[in-house]
Amino acid sequence: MKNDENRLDRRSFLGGAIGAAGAFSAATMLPPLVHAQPIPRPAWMPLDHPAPASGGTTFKPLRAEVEVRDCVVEGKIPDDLNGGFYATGPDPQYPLAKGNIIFDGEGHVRMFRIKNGRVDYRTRYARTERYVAQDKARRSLMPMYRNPSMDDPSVKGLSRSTANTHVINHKNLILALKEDSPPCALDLNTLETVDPVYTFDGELPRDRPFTAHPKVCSVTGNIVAFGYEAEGFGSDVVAVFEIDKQGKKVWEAKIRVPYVGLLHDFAVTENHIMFFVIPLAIDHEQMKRGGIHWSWDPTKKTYLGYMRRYGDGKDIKWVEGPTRSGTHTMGAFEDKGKLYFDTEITAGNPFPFMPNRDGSPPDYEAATSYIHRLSLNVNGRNKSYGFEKMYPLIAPLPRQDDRYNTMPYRYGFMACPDPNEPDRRKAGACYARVDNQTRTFELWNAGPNVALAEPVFAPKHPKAREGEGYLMGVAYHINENMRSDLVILDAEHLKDGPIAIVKLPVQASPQVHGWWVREDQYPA
Ligand code: V55
Ligand code: FE
Repeated sequence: MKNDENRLDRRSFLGGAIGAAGAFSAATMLPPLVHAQPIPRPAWMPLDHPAPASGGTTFKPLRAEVEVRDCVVEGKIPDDLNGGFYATGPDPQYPLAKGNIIFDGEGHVRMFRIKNGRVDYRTRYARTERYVAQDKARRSLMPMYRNPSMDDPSVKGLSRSTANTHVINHKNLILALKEDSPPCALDLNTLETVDPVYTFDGELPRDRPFTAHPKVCSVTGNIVAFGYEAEGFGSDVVAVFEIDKQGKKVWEAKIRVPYVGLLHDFAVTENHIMFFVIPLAIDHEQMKRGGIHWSWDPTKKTYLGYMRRYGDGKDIKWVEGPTRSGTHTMGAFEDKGKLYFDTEITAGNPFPFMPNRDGSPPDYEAATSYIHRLSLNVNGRNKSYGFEKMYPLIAPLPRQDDRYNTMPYRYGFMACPDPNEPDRRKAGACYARVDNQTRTFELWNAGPNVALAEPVFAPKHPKAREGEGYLMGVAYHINENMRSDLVILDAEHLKDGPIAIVKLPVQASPQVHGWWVREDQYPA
């Protein structure tokens, strides 16, 4: 097919986006997004993928901003659980255009504010520049995931952030993150948007992307972060930097990646930083046809890169490995001259709703994630990187006690289908704690027809032992129109089940990632 025939007429595309029957659409050029599938996909995949009995999704649109004061609580909120559980996720402001993907929905941020045994729940859309412009126009103006050539001319120069991927706290703000843009800053208490393009008071350029997966240094409390495609759309430059607690940039280096791929997460240790480059590669041809930013290119290899922290980046080394994917870090550390990077790994395209470059249909089996330990020697030759499967749990969104982001750690936490049920379509959703020292795990099974969002760990107090605290997460009840609960478990006794259940009267907003803000991190 010649390029011209492929090129999309922008007007007819927008016509298709608002539902004109038979309108020419970019989606006709891309592999179909919905397939019957024999294998259940992870619980966080969108609803337009057929759901297994126990899987469900955490991505069902809600649209309504919600406030519930003094939520109904079953059981008792522990006296030593005070703080806030924040999360964000895509909740499309306007229906997604044909061929667009759920990762482009506008970020809806929520908070469970827990204090003195009471829980207040509040949600707000992040008022990003994109959200505000679209709200004014009363229609979508950026209709395709990370494809600015499809934007309405009126939004030229505005931030394209949806703020829909992750949240962290910094200086009494919640930073709502999307990896193609700077953070969107929200008030910690009210979730009102304070600054839609947060540059840390000019420490970072306004056009500098900021990862959705920064780490908080276990020693200094610095935010360790990076931005990829850092020198313009499609650039192979990655800026790596640290911001201290006061918001000052204390270090920055620039590196180049072997090729431009989705660089979603990374790993930070006491003295090193690692990146894992995967074959979800930038696809300019697909974007010219009106499609999304990425496609899965199975001809590409993976590259595990490592560099020194506080260096100039020139020491970066890349170690080649076979085609596979890894997008979420559980933890990372260095020990006796070796670097360890614990990440979920899939055999193929981890997001079946993203196209495969060879036109093959979505492969749900190849999209199942298992936690692996990647390893490297700091000095000396690495012909390949070490690769070890750690657990038989399907867990695309592993977490840890976040006080251990950059140091040796023992415990990981995750939602996963029950590994004891051989038929994965019947397996109930579980929260799990893994113990990397004994390589064992403990489960709590939430029962049938529940989808569990990614959990977050809250320590009992700032100096609590690793893993001494609470694990909490949102349970969506598939047979109650997704009405949701916040379940709170003792992280050291998951199998005993929830100590408290916070009952929402409605569906919780969609979630990708969440974050715990301790009580001592709030202003007095
Ligand atoms: C992810 C999510 C995104 C995205 C890229 O979890 C990667 C992975 C919600 O948006 O844009
Ligand atoms: Fe993520």
